[in-house]
Amino acid sequence: MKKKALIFGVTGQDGSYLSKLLLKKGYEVHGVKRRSSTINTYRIDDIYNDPLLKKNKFFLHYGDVTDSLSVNNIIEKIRPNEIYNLAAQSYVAVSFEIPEYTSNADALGTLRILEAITKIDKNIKFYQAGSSEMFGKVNEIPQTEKTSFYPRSPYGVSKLYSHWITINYRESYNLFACNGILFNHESPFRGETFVTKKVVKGLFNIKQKKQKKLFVGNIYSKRDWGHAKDYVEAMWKMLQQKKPDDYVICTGKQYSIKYFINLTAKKLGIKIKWKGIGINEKAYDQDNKCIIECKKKYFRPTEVDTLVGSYAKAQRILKWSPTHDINSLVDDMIDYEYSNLR
Ligand code: NDP
Ligand code: GDR
Repeated sequence: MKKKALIFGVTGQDGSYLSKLLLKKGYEVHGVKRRSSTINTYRIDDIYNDPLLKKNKFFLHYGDVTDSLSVNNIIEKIRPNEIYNLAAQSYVAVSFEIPEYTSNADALGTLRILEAITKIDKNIKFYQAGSSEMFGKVNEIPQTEKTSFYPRSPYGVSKLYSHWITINYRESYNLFACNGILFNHESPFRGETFVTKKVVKGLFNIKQKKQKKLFVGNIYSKRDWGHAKDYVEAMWKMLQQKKPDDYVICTGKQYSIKYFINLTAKKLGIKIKWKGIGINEKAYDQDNKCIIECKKKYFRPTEVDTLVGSYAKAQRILKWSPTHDINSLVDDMIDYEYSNLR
């Protein structure tokens, strides 16, 4: 019989890639989307427009992980084999502005789904979208499944609650529940406020003379960036194992934001030169025009300075390893901007 998957957070970057992956694997896919006054399905519109992908296999339901009734009703109605909890207020900087809502969605949202599973059907497998932000002020380099946590934002703290409540329900009720501890992963469909998309789109627009300047924050933090396409494959693999477990998913390589900016500029054929220090550091183009500035408002009250993981366990058990590096990631993101232009 066809397997059924239920994805909370289907309209997000990962939700869209995961939907396509599962549809290609023959699943019936159900997604939960929030009611919104504007259309928020642009990332999954191509599923609707592709009759082969959509045909009787892709369904959307209104719901919200802050609303127990909708969580329970949808799970009861669909009775999926697998649930992927990707729903979150996922922007770290915003979690400092709306910490209570962030905790409600990112921490208690997970509890609501787990509780529904225990009441409705304990055989439903569960994937929780954990984050390298839980490592925060890192205690070890590289970070592994055994590294202790030190979150640095309401977002990181909420994800840590979700991590432990998932383990607790696994141990208490014998659920097949897995935590992915995913490092930053990007794609052409990354939200526009995250630094990679902001840089690629911003520099692309500057090149097209549609934008004069790009404003960023701390360009010296370092991230381990992968491609979302690779990472959703790892989520699925976790739920196909004999035993539930937790896995770090990353590339094992880290780069600074400044490196990412320089690489993107080079690929776009923009020559840049940095001048000044600290908040006054600015980038100038070949005509000595300032095109990038740092702005205080993009700095966070507490920063995660450096993240780099080891995917040795995922490679050993899931037979997973990344197929993209930073070069192919940036190429993919730039190609998308060109295709939009066309
Ligand atoms: P996005 O921000 O692109 O997507 C988040 C999704 O969650 C959207 O569909 C959003 O809906 C939905 N959502 C937000 N709040 C609620 C709510 N209260 N109820 C139901 N749905 C809600 O994130 P990504 O796709 O990048 O990430 C997916 C998950 O993985 C998130 O949980 C994120 O925290 C986590 N993660 C992401 C990493 C990354 O680098 N991308 C790394 C590690 C973890 P809407 O479209 O309406 O806003
Ligand atoms: P992050 O991603 O916080 O790691 O969380 P983001 O792209 O927002 O920031 C990465 C680093 O870049 C620095 N930075 C800027 N960030 C943004 N957004 N905008 C800027 O202008 C800017 N300038 C510099 C940040 O300070 C930070 O150090 C992402 C999210 O997807 C989380 O949901 C996920 O859990 C983690 O990745 C792993």
